[in-house]
Amino acid sequence: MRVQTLGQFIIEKQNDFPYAKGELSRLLRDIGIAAKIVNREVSKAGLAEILGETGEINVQGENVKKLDVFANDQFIAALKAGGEVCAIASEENEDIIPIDNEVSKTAKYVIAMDPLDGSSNIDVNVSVGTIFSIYRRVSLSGPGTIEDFMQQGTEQVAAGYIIYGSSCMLVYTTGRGVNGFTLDPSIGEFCLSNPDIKTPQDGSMYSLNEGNYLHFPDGVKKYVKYCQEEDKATNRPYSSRYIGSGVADIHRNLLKGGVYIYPTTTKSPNGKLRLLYECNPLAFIIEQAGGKATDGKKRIMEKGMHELHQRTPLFIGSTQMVEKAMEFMLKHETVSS
Ligand code: AHM
Ligand code: MG
Repeated sequence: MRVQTLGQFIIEKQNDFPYAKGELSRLLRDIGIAAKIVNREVSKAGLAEILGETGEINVQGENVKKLDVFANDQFIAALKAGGEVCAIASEENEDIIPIDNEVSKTAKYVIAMDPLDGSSNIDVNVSVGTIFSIYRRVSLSGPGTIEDFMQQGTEQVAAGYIIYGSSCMLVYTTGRGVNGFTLDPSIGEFCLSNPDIKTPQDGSMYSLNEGNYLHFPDGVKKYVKYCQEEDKATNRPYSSRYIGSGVADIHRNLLKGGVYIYPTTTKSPNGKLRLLYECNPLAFIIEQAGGKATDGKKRIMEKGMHELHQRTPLFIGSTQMVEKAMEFMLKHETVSS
């Protein structure tokens, strides 16, 4: 079989975009380069001094690990140098980063990212990831503005994630299916390993933080019990699989079939995950692979954007499993304490 690198694949697909003059291709290539650098550091996290916490608190009030900072810096540097985006939004930065340099003046895109998702797992050798989401700017010229990011998920032109796991993979969509690339460290290239990924319509894995059970809405409590019931016809009980690294959990479910849920809880009444750079890009990928992503009621990609770090509950994965969980949500609308 012919090995196709990410670079070759992107160039071949470029003609799929009647309006694009290669900018999106170059942007995806820049992301691929930053991903390789971050992967290099993640894979030696146990060796380097870089391991551990900086002691700073990020805008979400969480401890920032050094690798979060490193990944954030790498992606920002690569994106600024690439000149294809006029603004960046990151989980690690309270405000957007407008780009005001010569090369970015004519940039058509903005990018939102979670530079290192699942970062509480860095110290224990568990997979972490980067999530990104690309929009066409709505502002007319100059550095990008906050309005460029206040677009619904349906307006995304591309989205993807990188998973730094037992191997490093980059999975992305431009709205024409989902393709996965695995980094071959011997040649330093991402090679097409999972063309046209389709997720199973049904599955037998459910992923959620069951430690929060008492604080779940009744619908989720009842759905968890449903997953645990014995029923040969539907292959229940399902397996519970929760790594605590959203990218890794959702990637596994994408390939094997399953549902990932981060609902509202009494502690986090709006859910935990962020709409702009976690839920929308993951939803775009899952939908493109034939799955479904909602907030328990409504399609994630049709939710209105009001603020940069807005949170939302997330129900994502195999269509039949997401729909089943939503049925329980509808039946048991009350929130327990
Ligand atoms: P992060 O971006 O701060 O790492 O948070 C997102 C992560 C997801 O990757 C993961 O599924 C979830 O938060 C884990 O949260 P919890 O520890 O509450 O289960
Ligand atoms: Mg994160």
